Amino acid sequence: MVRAYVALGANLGDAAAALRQAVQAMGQLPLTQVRRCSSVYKTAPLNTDSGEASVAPGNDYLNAVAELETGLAAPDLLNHLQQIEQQAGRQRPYRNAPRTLDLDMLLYGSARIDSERLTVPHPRMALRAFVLAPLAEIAPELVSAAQLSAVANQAIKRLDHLTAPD
Ligand code: PH2
Ligand code: MG
Ligand code: MG
Repeated sequence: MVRAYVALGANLGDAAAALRQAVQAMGQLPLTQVRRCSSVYKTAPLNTDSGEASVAPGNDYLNAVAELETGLAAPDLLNHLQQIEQQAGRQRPYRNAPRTLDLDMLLYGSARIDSERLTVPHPRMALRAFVLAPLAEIAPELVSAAQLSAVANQAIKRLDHLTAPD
């Protein structure tokens, strides 16, 4: 079994419901349990494509991070995450388009993966308060104080807790 961390995000439609349903759906994947979920954070849309973070146009997001324990291989987990995105009505009209649900694999155990489909650890996670703050909440050993302070200028607001399914 491998401990994997998944970032959840949505800024189109009922984002809170999409995040809750995604946690349920991940808990029902084969060989997989949801161990922990962070709070939900309301976050300003950010563009990190240039390697630096800047505020982007568009609606605020809801973001969270979930910890999974999984026996799925990383490519299989990715397939399942993409299937859950599809079930939530995800469309990809252009890069960084508003989305009903985005599920990004942040970490897959200590694996380093650099394939055409998947890069783990997620290459932009260190630029994003909307990833580091919820990750630090459920796995403080994985995020340093220096990493958190580097993104402390980004506007995020902690809301309710997402609950892991039974
Ligand atoms: N996801 C992006 C781009 N920008 N900004 C916020 N606040 N939250 C996101 O989840 C997000 C983003 C690309 O996936
Ligand atoms: Mg993403
Ligand atoms: Mg994605």
